[in-house]
Amino acid sequence: MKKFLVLAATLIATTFSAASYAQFAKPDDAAKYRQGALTVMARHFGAVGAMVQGKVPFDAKVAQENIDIAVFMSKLPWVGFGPSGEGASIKNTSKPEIWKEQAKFKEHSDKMQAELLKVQTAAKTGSLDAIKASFGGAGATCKACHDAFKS
Ligand code: ASC
Repeated sequence: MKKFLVLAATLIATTFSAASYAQFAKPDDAAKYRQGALTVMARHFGAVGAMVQGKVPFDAKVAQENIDIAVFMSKLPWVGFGPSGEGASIKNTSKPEIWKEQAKFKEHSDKMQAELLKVQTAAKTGSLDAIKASFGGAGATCKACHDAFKS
């Protein structure tokens, strides 16, 4: 009996843990979630971009903190583009193709996450030149997905 309870509790915990809790009650909830996650990610990626562009002075520690947050955030939005996120009524710029071409959409999101990791690796060296060398590739993945899937 005790073994059964432990097994049941484990199953419930894995099924409903934050990361695997994939269904939103309403498409609008999913849209708000993905918009929030992407907004936070873009804000911190943009903070690194401002240093790359010389708009703010380079600070290796601040760059690293910002890319770390961007990398973490880059894992989150995608569940909001899953089946329960289709057909939101709040203002949003998701093209319907996202739900017709989920494999292609995932290729884009995977690529973006991989490129952000390269910027994170560069930031760990503390070199602005290394960050510069990786930053453009990451930005290009944002643009490629927007061109295909953002209205
Ligand atoms: C950003 C941001 C995007 C991308 C894109 C790159 O910093 O918010 O959406 O980079 O502009 O082309």
